[in-house]
Amino acid sequence: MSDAPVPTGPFSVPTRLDHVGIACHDLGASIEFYRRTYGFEVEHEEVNEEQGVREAMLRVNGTDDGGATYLQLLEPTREDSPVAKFLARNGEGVHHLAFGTDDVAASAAGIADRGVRVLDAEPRTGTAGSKIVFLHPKDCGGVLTELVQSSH
Ligand code: CMX
Ligand code: CO
Repeated sequence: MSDAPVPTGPFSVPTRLDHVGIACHDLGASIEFYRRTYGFEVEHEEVNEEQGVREAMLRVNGTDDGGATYLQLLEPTREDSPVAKFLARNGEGVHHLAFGTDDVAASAAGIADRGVRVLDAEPRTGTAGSKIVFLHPKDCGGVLTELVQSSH
């Protein structure tokens, strides 16, 4: 974080918790754990080659602004991916938080103005055609943080 004063201009603030990302070795086994333990069901499954993950979104609840909150279960598809590196260092567990916003580029620009490194110069494609950027965990109190703009 920089010591510069916090900018006071208009800022597209995130409005909700979209998901908690959880790194796992075996997506099927992880899905089964959440189904058996809590009754959560998979709403969406896909492979995102750019991010190096096979993933499942499990809906936990809806939100007042029409969004929803999910668990995102993440299994790596390649050894050099962020999730594979995380698993090698830490084992399975919470990998990141994602906040929902109506305008991911505007939110990222406002957050960058506040001294936090945005890891993606342009938004990338996330789950189900969403637009995503990541913020550096070292600028966020050790929490890898994602901003996500839903495709609908
Ligand atoms: N949470 C908190 N800290 C993390 C972290 C995480 N998930 N991943 C890495 N770090 C920390 C490490 O502990 C390490 O800290 P120290 O220097 O104190 O040891 C530091 O960051 C560097 O770790 P690294 O293993 O060398 O990792 P890299 O620097 O190569 O990459 C990061 C770290 C965050 C830049 C990279 O993981 C990244 O770009 N992530 C964003 C993309 C991503 O995670 N995609 C998967 C999810 C996709 C989705 O949600 O759709
Ligand atoms: Co995510």
